[in-house]
Amino acid sequence: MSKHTVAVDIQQLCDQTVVLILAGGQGTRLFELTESIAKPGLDFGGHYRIIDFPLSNCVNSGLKKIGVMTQYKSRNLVHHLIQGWARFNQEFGHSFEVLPASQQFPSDWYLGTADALYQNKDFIRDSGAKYVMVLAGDHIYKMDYRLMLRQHVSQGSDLSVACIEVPIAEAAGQFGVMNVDESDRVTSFEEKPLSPEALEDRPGYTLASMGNYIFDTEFLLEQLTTDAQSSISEHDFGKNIIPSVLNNFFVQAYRFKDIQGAQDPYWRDVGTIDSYWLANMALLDSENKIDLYDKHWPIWCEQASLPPAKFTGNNCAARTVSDSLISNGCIVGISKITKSLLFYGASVSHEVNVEKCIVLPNAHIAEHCKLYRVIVAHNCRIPAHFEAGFDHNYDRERGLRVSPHGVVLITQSMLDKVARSEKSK
Ligand code: ADQ
Ligand code: ADP
Repeated sequence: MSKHTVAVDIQQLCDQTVVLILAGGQGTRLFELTESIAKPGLDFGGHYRIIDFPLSNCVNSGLKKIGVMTQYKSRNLVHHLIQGWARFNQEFGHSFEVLPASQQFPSDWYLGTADALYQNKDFIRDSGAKYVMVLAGDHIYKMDYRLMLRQHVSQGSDLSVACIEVPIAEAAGQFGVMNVDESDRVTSFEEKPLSPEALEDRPGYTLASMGNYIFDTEFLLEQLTTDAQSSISEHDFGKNIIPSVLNNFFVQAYRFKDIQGAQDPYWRDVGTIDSYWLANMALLDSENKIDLYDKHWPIWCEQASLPPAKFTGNNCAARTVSDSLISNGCIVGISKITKSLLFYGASVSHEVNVEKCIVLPNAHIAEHCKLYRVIVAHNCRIPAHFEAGFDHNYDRERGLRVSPHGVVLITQSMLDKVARSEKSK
């Protein structure tokens, strides 16, 4: 049972809330894709960055005080945040700040997600907020955070944890999972168990944490201070804070509903090459699981001033572009592009066949190439007559990266190696 239920004025609650977005994750399972940028800064969907999704959810939800905590490989991410998001301060009366590690305690990086908040406790206090919303910066989804805030306040929770039902195979070892009672009060929580428990009413599924939390401010600061003094804590929300407060405080699960009203709401952690590829492909899907064209819930992003996409060549009958997303600044010759995304500034020469591919910003594919289920890294220049994605053993032998589900990642340094070894033959 909830402690009490009160009527709430939602805009007032938003004004009383400060949002802190965790954007420091390394993203090691994305390999070369996150070689020089933190996962939340990774390009997604033609011209967005992953972090534009939670940030847009904040703006669309009417949340105006936002801090983004950055750490690893943050130069490019910070540039994006300042260029693309600081403008909300002037235009929409937001208060948006980038909070890099090592500002408060010069000798320490953020030791974990809870420590990232602890090191920003002055920012939290200075905001004067009654509630703190903590969001992961690296998921693709559309969520109205007001619904979670309303539940948190109306039920008088100390802590609310956003959750979603996911197949056990996807959750195992990846997500925090919880058990709840009949009123969705959290009764147990385990961080990334290898064999999560199945839901009673939905076999094969488990209740996973989305890594999004709402705390009452004073409650959070008390917990962070206690946690900071512990020598055994890893200073992590999932591993330490949530399990430590479960028994003595009111911890409530919030069941995520996506704004498109889907029965199984769309939320993806794009932590691996496979999941990154799949989430991009979902944008091309006729099911429209995540609609970028919905004016009621836009995904905001920095729009570089680029020229429109251009399709060159006279023999138009020989060109097909189908189920694809072609961004600004792209130039496409007489080629065949199927179920693919060309990110901004990418170019494809003539007689190229590209299917189910992701071509990242400013990459170039020269003539007569054939690519199937390939991710071409940004700035990469694929030489003429190059083929990849058809023979994975050959792809691996040449030093391309092949994911467990057979997506091939190509970067410029891999191509340089291929060129060197061909020269020496
Ligand atoms: P993970 O995503 O594995 O699990 P973590 O690596 O702590 O947890 O990352 C959470 C968020 O914090 C990410 O947005 C990441 O970029 C950021 N982050 C990580 N370390 C940081 C640091 N030192 N400084 C700043 N930001 C940092 C979490 C929860 C699980 C939950 C999943 C959902 O712990 O319980 O199921 O998210 O994906
Ligand atoms: P093909 O065209 O070779 O049949 P698809 O790209 O249509 O392959 O994929 C078939 C199915 O395999 C997808 O619907 C998906 O469920 C699964 N799958 C494909 N690629 C991946 C991936 N990268 N990660 C996880 N599952 C994948």
